[in-house]
Amino acid sequence: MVALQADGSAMYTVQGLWTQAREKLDVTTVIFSNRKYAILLGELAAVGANPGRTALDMLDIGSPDLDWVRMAQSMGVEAAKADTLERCTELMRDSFGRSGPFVIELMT
Ligand SMILES: Cc1ncc(C[n+]2csc(CCOP(=O)(O)OP(=O)(O)O)c2C)c(N)n1
Repeated sequence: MVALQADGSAMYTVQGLWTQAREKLDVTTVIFSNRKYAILLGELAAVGANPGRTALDMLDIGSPDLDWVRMAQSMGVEAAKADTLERCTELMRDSFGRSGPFVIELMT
């Protein structure tokens, strides 16, 4: 199974990674690590809002940066970072050939 997951909402259910490890599930999770609540920036733009610094800071989850590789590893899930789509493809292919869960942090 492949799970495509954004980073902000991944934080709401991060414990699911531990379950994947405990149950030895064959799941490849790709986390789109943009370090923002980007959809909410889009919503603000859609209503014509002109957010100030404080509002923008509340939609930024890059300070401090989350490290999804270490977060996954801390729950027993193997993981690697991908800076390019080519690397992501390679890691996905590798993960399909092994058993158990794997997390790819795709920097976007
Ligand atoms: C439990 C919960 N808390 C808050 C929200 C409100 N919410 C909807 S989308 C969103 C941000 C999503 O950000 P991310 O998952 O990083 O996706 P991106 O927009 O960056 O692709 C938030 C906070 C929600 N839907 N559910």
